[in-house]
Amino acid sequence: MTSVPAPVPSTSPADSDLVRAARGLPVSRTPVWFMRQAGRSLPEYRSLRAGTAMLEACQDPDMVTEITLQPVRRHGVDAAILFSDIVLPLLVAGVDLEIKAGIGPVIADPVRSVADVDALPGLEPEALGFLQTAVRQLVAELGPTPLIGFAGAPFTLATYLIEGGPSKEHARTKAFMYAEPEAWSRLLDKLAVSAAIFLRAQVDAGAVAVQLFDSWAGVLSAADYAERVLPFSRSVFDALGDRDVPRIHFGVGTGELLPLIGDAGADVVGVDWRIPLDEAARRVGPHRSLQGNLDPAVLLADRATVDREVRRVVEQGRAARGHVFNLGHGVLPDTDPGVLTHVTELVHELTAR
Ligand code: 1CP
Repeated sequence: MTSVPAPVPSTSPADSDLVRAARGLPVSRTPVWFMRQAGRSLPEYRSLRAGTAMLEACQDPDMVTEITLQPVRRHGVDAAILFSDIVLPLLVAGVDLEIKAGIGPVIADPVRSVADVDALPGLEPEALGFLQTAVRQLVAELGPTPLIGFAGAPFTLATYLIEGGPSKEHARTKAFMYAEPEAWSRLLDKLAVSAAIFLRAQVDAGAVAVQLFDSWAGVLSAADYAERVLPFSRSVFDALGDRDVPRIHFGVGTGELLPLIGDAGADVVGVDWRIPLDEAARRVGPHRSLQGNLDPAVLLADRATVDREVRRVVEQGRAARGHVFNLGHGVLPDTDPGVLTHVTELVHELTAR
């Protein structure tokens, strides 16, 4: 058997190790990035953000550009993720909401009735000029490093709209889903349309991969997910049309949903820390790559533990068609940024071809 020659590191974002791993192609080394890499763990982020509200910062192209670049410069990660938030499209469409420090998104008038669903404003693509300016600036600054665009999946956005803010059980959301199936479908359809507009704006301005965050889908049974959620997430991916960008689909606590999460149209399934990647690869099958799945809490432990767990994730990731190294969820705010740099270097060292 002849072995496939390892590619030399690419100079084009569309042919980067991130994009290649997402497609199951040979890579020069396993690509690494961290969910929430731009943000509170970085002192340079905290000083830049001081005095500016989160959603204001997200609408300032220069601030978005600088904050997105900070972790790339500091850690040498293999991808940038646009600094924004999943609720930004709602705000731009006209929903009254804010992101409260230490809490998260808070909606002034939660969606609690069929009339509320029908009154929800739609997103106009023309309102996203600031976002496209930021993406174009970033692509120019990033050179060969790929930019990942993202959106919140319809279900996870519905949880914020219905609960009015962060929630543990998402009980109101599920109750609405069962009690008002038609309004539920209309709500998720609206959210799918706005997520698609948000993603297309980023891809058309130069993002070369996208991630759909369905962070809270793990609270659903597989049957409910398949029937009442998956079709709308699939329609977000479908709406990318012939835009040739790999699609990453992520949720927390989705062990039982992994095959379905893949079926919604993903090239890469994001896995949290609850399931080892070799088991995730069995569940997802040979036609999709995996992203993950170091427990973010491990980064708060001693260096020997960090190294042991990174090695384990890298080894188990070899079972997947392609592996994008990441955490199982976002970077915790009190993570030492030096540990993130160390993890990036260690993964590169362990996987250099
Ligand atoms: O003041 C601050 O610094 C606020 C903290 C913060 C940050 C840095 C929030 C509030 N959002 C963000 C940026 C953000 N949000 C990014 C930036 C890019 C990066 O990853 O570096 C991304 C991708 C998101 C996406 C996001 N927002 C998700 C999906 C990812 C996930 O963590 O599951 C979710 C669920 C949100 C909602 C949200 N926004 C902010 C918070 C604290 C939350 C979660 C609240 C909750 O627990 O329900």
